[in-house]
Amino acid sequence: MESSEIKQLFNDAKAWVLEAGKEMRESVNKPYQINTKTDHKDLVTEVDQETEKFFAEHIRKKYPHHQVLGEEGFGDDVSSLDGVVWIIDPIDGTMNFVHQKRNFAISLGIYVEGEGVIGLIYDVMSDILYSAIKGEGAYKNDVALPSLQKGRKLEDSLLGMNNFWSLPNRRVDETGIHDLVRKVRGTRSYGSAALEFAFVAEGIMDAYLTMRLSPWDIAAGIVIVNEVGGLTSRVDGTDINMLEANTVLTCNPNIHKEIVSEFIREK
Ligand code: 2AM
Ligand code: CA
Ligand code: CA
Ligand code: CA
Repeated sequence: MESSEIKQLFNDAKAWVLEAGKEMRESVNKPYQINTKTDHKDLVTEVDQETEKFFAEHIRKKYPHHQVLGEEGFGDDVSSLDGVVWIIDPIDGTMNFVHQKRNFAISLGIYVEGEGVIGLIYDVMSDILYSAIKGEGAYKNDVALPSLQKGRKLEDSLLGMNNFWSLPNRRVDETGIHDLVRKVRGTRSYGSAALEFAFVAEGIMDAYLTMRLSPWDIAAGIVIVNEVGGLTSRVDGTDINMLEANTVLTCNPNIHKEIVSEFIREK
């Protein structure tokens, strides 16, 4: 794809994200319907659904040949990454949207022939847009993010994760994770995977480790983290498959190998 076409896609995606975010800042304090999905912790609101519809409609009108992969089901039944695929999480951190009225994001990644080309993560209430175009660096609003600082050791690192890692787990031996938590300087848990990716890209967190995320949670974040020299893989170090759920480790390249080889013990 020509770089002028990519720039046009980026400008459209950015304009729609900012417009959807503006609506969302108004919706957050109004009454809205809240439903649960798989269990009482898995929330979806009318705002999630309306926002995804907004994106699907705009994309279909302007780019009818593109595919849309969205969390709430208003996109297409995507079974391949051929062509251009918009991967959208209308609200990442719905629980934060409902309970905290902040700390949630719109996450939008655009993949071309399977390759992440555009990433946008919008921290809606703070009005901060993290963005990247492949090969052109990553930005926090209009400020370029520097490449990740070289040389920070694991013991000086801040690790994003959630408490599920401390529970018995059928995939990964949690005792390795306990050793990792003991080793690092501190842990954080923000409740929005997209924002945690953005924080790794910004260098204010050094790694983010998560058990099971869907493509829309990570599509944008991977592009942004790549642009500052970060690495993203499954927790065993293998490649992410953007068509299915994955375990995820995104981090400063200095500590990737050490986390995977010394602390992740697959069952
Ligand atoms: P969501 O808000 O879009 O559902 C919370 O720790 C993070 O995990 C959020 O990014 C959240 O995205 C994601 N997540 C993925 N699957 C989830 C689930 N079944 N229940 C709650 N959060 C989930
Ligand atoms: Ca959800
Ligand atoms: Ca999500
Ligand atoms: Ca969501």
